[in-house]
Amino acid sequence: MYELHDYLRSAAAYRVRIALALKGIEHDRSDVDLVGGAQHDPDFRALNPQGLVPVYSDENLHLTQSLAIIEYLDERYPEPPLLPVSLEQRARARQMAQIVCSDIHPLNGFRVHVYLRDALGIDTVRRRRWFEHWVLEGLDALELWLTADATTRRFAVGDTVSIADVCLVPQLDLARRNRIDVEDFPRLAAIERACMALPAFRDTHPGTGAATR
Ligand SMILES: N[C@@H](CCC(=O)N[C@@H](CS)C(=O)NCC(=O)O)C(=O)O
Repeated sequence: MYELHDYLRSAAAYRVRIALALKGIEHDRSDVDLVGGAQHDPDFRALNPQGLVPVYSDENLHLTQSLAIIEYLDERYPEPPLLPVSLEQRARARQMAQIVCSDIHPLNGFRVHVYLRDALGIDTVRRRRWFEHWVLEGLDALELWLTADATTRRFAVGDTVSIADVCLVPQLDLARRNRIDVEDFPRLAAIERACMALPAFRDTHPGTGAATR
């Protein structure tokens, strides 16, 4: 009944896996082989015309866009909350999530890399520069924000996990897999360590393969 169309190495899908795990929501998982091109299959396009994972389905709807899915899950299953109770902290958590989801990740998705390579003929070295430029710029900004903000404690916003951490950790994982030294961002690295101490982050990590159910 509950299903996630997923791909282990997708940062956007990892966000949703974390949210599902934090809330203890049992679900089936279908792997969409992005490298093999399964996102272009007509059956998958019927589910998501954008040809992107994640797609979350339950008895009520098929939903795409990781932030929309996470907020839907948070409203439907309020415990533990992924959006802070305080208005200001809630806004701050959304701000951090959107730096990742709106400003860093979209510039570096798989389809962007494929387009730069195949349509524009950009070579590996310059594609690498593109990737590094946008990721480092975004992580620099997050590091500055989270160092300056008094509400940043063990996690990005306060002492409990929020949507900000759910988005930050997959982005750091993606950066590390692309040979960016996350320890250059000490505040972000410390938050990542705090998150990875939690089973919901660890058990759904692309490297564990344990996201299957
Ligand atoms: N804004 C979307 C982004 C989804 C997205 O970019 N998914 C990537 C994997 S991380 C994808 O499915 N890419 C397929 C492709 O590039 O062909 C979300 O947050 O769900």
